[in-house]
Amino acid sequence: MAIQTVSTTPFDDQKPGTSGLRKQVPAFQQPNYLENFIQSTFNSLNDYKGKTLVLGGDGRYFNRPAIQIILKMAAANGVGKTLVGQGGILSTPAASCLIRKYDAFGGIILSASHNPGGPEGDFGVKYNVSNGGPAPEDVTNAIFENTKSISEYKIIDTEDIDLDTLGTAQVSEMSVEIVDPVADYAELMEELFDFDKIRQLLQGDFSMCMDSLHAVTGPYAKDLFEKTLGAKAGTVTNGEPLEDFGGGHPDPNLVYAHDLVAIMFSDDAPDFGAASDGDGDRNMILGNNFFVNPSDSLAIIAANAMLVPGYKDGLSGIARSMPTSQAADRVAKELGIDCYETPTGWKFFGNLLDADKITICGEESFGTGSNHVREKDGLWAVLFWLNILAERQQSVEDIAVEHWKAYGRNFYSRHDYEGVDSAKASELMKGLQSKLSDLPGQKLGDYTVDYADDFSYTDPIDGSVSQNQGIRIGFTDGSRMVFRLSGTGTQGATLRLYLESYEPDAAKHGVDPQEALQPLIALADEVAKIKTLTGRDGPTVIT
Ligand code: VG1
Ligand code: CO
Repeated sequence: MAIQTVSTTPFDDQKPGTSGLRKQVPAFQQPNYLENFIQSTFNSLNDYKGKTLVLGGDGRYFNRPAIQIILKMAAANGVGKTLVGQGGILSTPAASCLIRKYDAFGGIILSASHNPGGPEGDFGVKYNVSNGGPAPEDVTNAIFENTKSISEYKIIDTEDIDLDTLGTAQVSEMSVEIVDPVADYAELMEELFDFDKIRQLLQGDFSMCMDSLHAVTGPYAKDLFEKTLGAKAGTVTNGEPLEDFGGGHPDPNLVYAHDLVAIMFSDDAPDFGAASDGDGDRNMILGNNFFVNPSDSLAIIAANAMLVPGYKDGLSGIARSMPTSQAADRVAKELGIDCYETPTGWKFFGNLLDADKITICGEESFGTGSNHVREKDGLWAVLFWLNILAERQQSVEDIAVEHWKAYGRNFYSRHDYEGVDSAKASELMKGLQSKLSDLPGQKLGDYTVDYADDFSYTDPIDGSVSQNQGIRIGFTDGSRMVFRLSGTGTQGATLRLYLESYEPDAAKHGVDPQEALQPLIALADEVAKIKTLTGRDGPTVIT
């Protein structure tokens, strides 16, 4: 098995976004496209030779061929051992768990997360570092720099490896171990949560529906909920990972998880519903006819953490991404701990978690997690809610309503305008940027602008600075609107508008958030000219 050195020329579009490199499948199928990115990744790393790599993906179209290529390239580049999930399957949080548990130098996760899959769908590659978390910006920048000048890559010319049989094989000098994708992750979950209590809950008259959206969590959810925790067979729906996610959009929100939403908002809805995304790091939590906004979910998880064995000693701190609502800040204040505000993307939580500044963190985009791994973790959040429900013996809705009563309610919504013309989207953002310096002190409708800026973050641990992370306009009453362009889409641009206002009066907590936020929604359109510039009447997705 000889190492081949193949000449190649750079592609100019391999800059990783919010979470890895995402492109449509045909882009990844261009000769040398994947190879260039993988070689650039190895080129940018020091000190990995002879060490362990974790490799797997969410099972979408092109997962298997990509794994074969990466195995042969890893061997040619001197990796000592690669752990691969059986069938090429690893959820993002499970990959993070394996990297940490087996002291791997890093991991390659093949996923475009919540983006659709299939031959015309999206594919993606993420590189995670030795703490199990997404590569920070200095690493992704180094990879990108390498992609611009790459001239050759190394690969071993050999047969494909059998990905479906557990056990060890050899690619040249590198050993390949095909591992059970679920076992280590399930073991970690059992250390954190009170499985006996959850089992009692699930075996009683409590009813639950978990929609895996034909994405990666199917095998994990069936093992945990149905096999280990005794939930009824059929509790997990759409539990077979499919290469095209059954034609759906593996995004657990109110629009794309429509089947689950229909069940949970019906007359005989179950007590609890949940869904997860393509690669298993996101979660949506629903009660009987009730939606838990992800920002509230983070706050409720933090406020109830001491009911859960893994967190019974309390939290060191909490972090949320900048556009996430400030509900978690109120919990941190009450607990007397710090709350950090980071840019969008899980990579910004890594340093805070490693330094034990925070225990729990989350994003408004259906992502919650903790120091147990270095990725957001969909099924962890579902188990967390089940543990809270088992302890408190109340409905999901009652828990949320009591939370608002105690802390006040942060009305919150995100409006996504997907697939907008890129030039128009950047015109919109530039227009806003040009107004920022004049806005503070101005009256806009009934609001007075307190601050207006483009969010910049200085990492408190390593001092690195990340600029232009979203435009914020905050008002003197504490409400705010945030404008960002997505860094995960592959077609045109996606504009995200985030809206938040605070209501201390419990008598007003029952209002529909779209209604409560209506004045801000109208103002956002006026300030940013969204309808005029995008040519859209309204958002594609409202959360
Ligand atoms: C989106 C979310 C962000 C999340 C990222 C990756 O990014 O807003 O909060 O971290 O997706 O999640 P953007 O740039 O499109 O807004 V995942 O589940 O796609 O890995
Ligand atoms: Co995801």
